Amino acid sequence: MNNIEKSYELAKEQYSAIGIDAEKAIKTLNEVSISIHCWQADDVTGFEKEHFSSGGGIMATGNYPGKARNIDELRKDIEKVLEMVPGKHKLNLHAMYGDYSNGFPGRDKIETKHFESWIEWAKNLDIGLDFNSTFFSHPYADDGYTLSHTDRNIREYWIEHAKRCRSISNYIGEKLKKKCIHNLWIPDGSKDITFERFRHRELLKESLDEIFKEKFSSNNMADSVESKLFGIGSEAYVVGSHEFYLSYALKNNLILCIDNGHFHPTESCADKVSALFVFFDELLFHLTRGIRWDSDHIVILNDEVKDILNEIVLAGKLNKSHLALDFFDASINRIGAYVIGIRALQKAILSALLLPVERLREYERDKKYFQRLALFEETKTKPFGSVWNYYCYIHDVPVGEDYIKEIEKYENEVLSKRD
Ligand code: RNT
Ligand code: ZN
Repeated sequence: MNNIEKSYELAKEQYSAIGIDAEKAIKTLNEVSISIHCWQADDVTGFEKEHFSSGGGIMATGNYPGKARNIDELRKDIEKVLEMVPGKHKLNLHAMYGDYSNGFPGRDKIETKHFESWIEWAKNLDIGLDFNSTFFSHPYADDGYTLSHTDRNIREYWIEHAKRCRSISNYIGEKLKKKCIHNLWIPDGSKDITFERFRHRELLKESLDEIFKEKFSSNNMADSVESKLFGIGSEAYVVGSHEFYLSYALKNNLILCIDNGHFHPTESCADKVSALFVFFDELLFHLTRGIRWDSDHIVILNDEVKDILNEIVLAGKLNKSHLALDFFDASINRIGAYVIGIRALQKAILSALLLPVERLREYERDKKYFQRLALFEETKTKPFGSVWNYYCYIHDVPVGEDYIKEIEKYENEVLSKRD
């Protein structure tokens, strides 16, 4: 037995003393696929012929060398990332990341053929794909409105885009035999006091009704909608607010996407989990890390993410939660950013699965609140790391900080050669 196995055996004993089966936690963790956002690899640039500056608060800062410049580099980077994280995951695509090597037709004309090579790629890796319509970084989004624009032509352009994205998602799910989640987020809003708030929201509803008219098999795809609080340039007013999409998703049987960067900084997204799951069958989470604002820093194992995952597990809804990452940091090695973020989210899941739920609930039932808090506090210093290391070890991915040198190697051999 090597040290990793030895520490795991000792850890297992300690967990079993408080009624937890570490083996079972590992098995459950292994069933969770994380939806890995493709946009960290190239700072949300995409492969359309021309890249328009991003809008709606989407902005990667930094100019660390080595970003993926084309589809092949991006795939290579993601493959590298997948070598350094345990488990089977999904790649989360945005429409702007289609294979446009034979020409980009415009967002209102994209077709399944632009995603055929992605499907092939995913098939070879035996992973699923998720999808997003792209409503930002485009001249038709420049004045701050897309689906809620007062100009019918602009609205129709974006409606057509979203319809196509939904049918592409359906096709992807069908081809890969893995359900594809199509998420819709728009940057619509305004920098300053606005007097047509109601009008824009009415228009957004109208556009969405048109977009979601067509029904697809739930085996192939499902739709989610994502709200936001504010963005750079939409500080005063965001059309697709939380109340708007909460209502829309409930009425129309859609999945609601909770991005933890899209709420007031002191608002707890963790507490939303149990409230929403009373009414929603499935939820999508965009996990991110905001520093002072929705800054989309790399996800780390912090209390915010741990609390959200605890609530998901406590509600018994891990298999009803789509867990996606949403951050973009251009200031450090981007492969490293991915690996830190994915592994942090997996650690948060594992840590939630290792909570002595039964005992905590027993204390709670018996009103033994000192005991409840004490046990919860003690779980924080249980040998969690030994279980995590063992999980990485049995999956043949780097244990602990060993991925640092692998990423350094990739940087020397691959990333540093890019322009
Ligand atoms: C923007 C939203 C959205 C995007 C991606 C790129 O604030 O969080 O999810 O980050 O669609
Ligand atoms: Zn998001």
